[in-house]
Amino acid sequence: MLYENTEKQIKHGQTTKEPLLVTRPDLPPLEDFLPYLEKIWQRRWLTNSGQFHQELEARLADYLGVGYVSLFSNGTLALVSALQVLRISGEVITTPYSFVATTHALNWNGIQPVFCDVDPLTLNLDPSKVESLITPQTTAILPVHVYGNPADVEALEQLADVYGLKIIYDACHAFGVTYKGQSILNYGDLSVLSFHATKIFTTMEGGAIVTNDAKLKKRIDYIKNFGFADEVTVMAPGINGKMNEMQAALGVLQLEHMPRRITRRRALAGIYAKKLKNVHDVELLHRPDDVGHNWAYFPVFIAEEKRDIVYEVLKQHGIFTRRYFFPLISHFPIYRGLPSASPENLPVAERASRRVICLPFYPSLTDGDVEYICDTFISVLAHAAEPAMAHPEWI
Ligand code: T4K
Repeated sequence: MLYENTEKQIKHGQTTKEPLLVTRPDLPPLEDFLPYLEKIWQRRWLTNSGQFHQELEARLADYLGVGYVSLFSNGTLALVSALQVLRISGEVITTPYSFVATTHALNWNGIQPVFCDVDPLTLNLDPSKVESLITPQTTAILPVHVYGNPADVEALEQLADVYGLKIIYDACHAFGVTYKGQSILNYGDLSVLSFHATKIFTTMEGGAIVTNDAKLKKRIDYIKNFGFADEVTVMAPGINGKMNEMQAALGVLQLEHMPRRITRRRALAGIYAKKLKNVHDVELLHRPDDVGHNWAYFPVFIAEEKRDIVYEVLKQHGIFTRRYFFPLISHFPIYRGLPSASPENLPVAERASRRVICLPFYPSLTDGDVEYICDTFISVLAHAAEPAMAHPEWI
């Protein structure tokens, strides 16, 4: 049976059936949040490093196993600010296989993005291709731990050491990920997190910069509060990047639920993997053994000529996937004129972007939902080459 609801109807609560979206925010029971709201009302302290803000920074540092966390109102502002904190300028080498905010953060700082191709296995920045892109103007590398899979931190940091470059990791997908037994956020000069509604740990909107350097933590906190060090001293050209108390309170509550949610994600990933791993023409994301995964996304890779048909036809069955990351950032009009944006320089990223499809993946899915998604996906994929499937009435 074809599915009647569009995503727009779902957004406005006009659905007749529960849709299967690429993700749904994990929220605690509403009644559990009410006491937190009462506290905010009583205190009348709404933002500017309130009590929940301080509590969440401390709890996150502990939970994640990192030195310091500085909360922001979203991940994009945290990225923009991280570049300011380290005074990055000139050119920065980055990946086109990410959400557009990664490169926008460079643009907002007047920095020239230099796109580098990705590794075919992890889809993260390929260190063997970084070196030839370094010029006298290069000041930093901005890799992404895409889908929560760690970038090749050792090789990248060796390069950064040799050439005197900073590394800021866009770790917006990597909340809670460990590598060789320790937090992936401990690598590089700074790491940036996102707590957007679509992320595994969400404060509705939100983000953070992570560092192990107490001096840097201070500078980050100045920068996110207009540069103020005290009532009369402005230390840097700061911005308003502060997380408010409602977001922070939600974060404190959300943390309690994380272990259970990750366990559920792992179980769902197991069902997906079992159903899809031997399906002809379906490639799953490589998940290295030395990584403690957070199971943030479930991307699969299929034949280029079938991908968009499958994406459209699945909608008719109530399955709303996403093509993260298509188009590549290097294809957007603002960036495609850059010399490094040329598709010939980025063959691996180009191919992945044309093949990827992220399947619905969130803890409130039932085992039956995942079975249904897999069965529908396999059947749609098997028929995707048939001319009728590409017919406009079908899709
Ligand atoms: N770096 C990386 C690597 C990132 O992935 C991101 C964000 C950033 C930086 C920037 O961090 P933030 O400034 O956002 O904190 C989404 C998100 O908007 C974006 O945050 C995220 N990456 C990106 C990967 O995905 P869209 O355009 O796909 O979102 P949208 O609104 O279409 O939602 C996707 C699905 O989630 C829909 O099917 C519905 C569902 N959904 C969404 C929202 C907002 C809900 O069920 N409830 C909701 O409240 O970009």
